[in-house]
Amino acid sequence: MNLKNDLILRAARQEAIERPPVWLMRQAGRTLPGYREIRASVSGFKELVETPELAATVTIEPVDVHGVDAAIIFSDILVIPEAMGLTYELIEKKGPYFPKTIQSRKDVDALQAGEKAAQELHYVYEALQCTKQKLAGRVPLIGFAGAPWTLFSYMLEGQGSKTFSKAKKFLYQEPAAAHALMEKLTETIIAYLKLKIAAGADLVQVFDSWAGALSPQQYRTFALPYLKQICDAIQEVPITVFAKGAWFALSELGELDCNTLGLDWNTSPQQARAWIGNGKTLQGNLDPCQLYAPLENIEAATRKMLENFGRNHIANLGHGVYPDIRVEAIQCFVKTVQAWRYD
Ligand code: 1CP
Repeated sequence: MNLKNDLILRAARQEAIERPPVWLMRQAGRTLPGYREIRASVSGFKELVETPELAATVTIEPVDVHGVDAAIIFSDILVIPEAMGLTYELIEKKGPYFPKTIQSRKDVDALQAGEKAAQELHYVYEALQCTKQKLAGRVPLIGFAGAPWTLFSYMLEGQGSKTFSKAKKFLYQEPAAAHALMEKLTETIIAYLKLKIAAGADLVQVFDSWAGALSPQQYRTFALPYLKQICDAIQEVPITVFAKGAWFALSELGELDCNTLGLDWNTSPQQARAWIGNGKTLQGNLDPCQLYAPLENIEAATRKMLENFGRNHIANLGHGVYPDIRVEAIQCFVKTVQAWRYD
């Protein structure tokens, strides 16, 4: 089906466009009244993720309410560890929790991986197909996966962490087992992204949300080679890598075969350009907390951000939108980007 708005795809391919496209990480979620209503009507987060019709409805809500230039499929990065053999729970007000975690090489060897694991996530592919149908070409649909290191950290920690000390301990004490797990994750992520693309994803993003927990040396050893394998394998659609906190690895990230690099708010676009050159599109990077400010300040900060990025930019926040951000603040951000014109 032809897309009516393909701005984000053209931006990712560095084509000349009249203004940057805009979407927000975590745009489908608690900031929206429709999401809260549907969420309250189901048994829990997982039911929402695993019911294609409902997942499609919440995926499309930000396109209707905010008029963003892309939809991102409603799901979670934690479906991959689950397909590999570690089920997760989502504990209200606390976040994800894995009752069973990886403790040893034996646990790594017991995991399912690759095509076989990815095939289990049929509800995700059905949600993509259903969303594509309902979107009827209004905007492109983004598919996503967690990066190997970020998924590894949940599989070792069992939950979010401030220090990631259990996951990092495994890297230092059991490097061979750690590489074996990264390899299994990488194979599964590649198979999963390919199935998402076959089901209709127009662009894919890899979230390395906890990249900033690693030293440059560890990132080089345990994260970058696997990101490279993923980028090399995905050639069908544009791919974005968002490595939060990985400013120290930007020049190496710039060598990946990806179209777009996501920036968090700690890195200035000028600094990123100095490190990676002009060969890639950049995505980001307004501080999510900026959206707590009065509307006129949000507008001014957004315009400043657009000016700093210049061309080859996909406007977004520097990380996910917080659940208590007002709808009007998000709309102010979106409308300011959409009113912008390149010289
Ligand atoms: O309804 C609820 O209370 C659940 C909250 C929630 C939501 C709305 C979770 C649990 N996941 C999601 C959806 C989600 N997760 C999306 C939807 C699409 C969209 O962006 O609109 C996406 C892309 C994700 C990806 C995700 N999950 C990431 C990577 C992005 C990021 O924010 O860095 C991570 C780290 C997760 C883990 C996770 N799942 C849920 C929570 C609260 C978390 C973070 C927990 C932590 O801090 O460790």
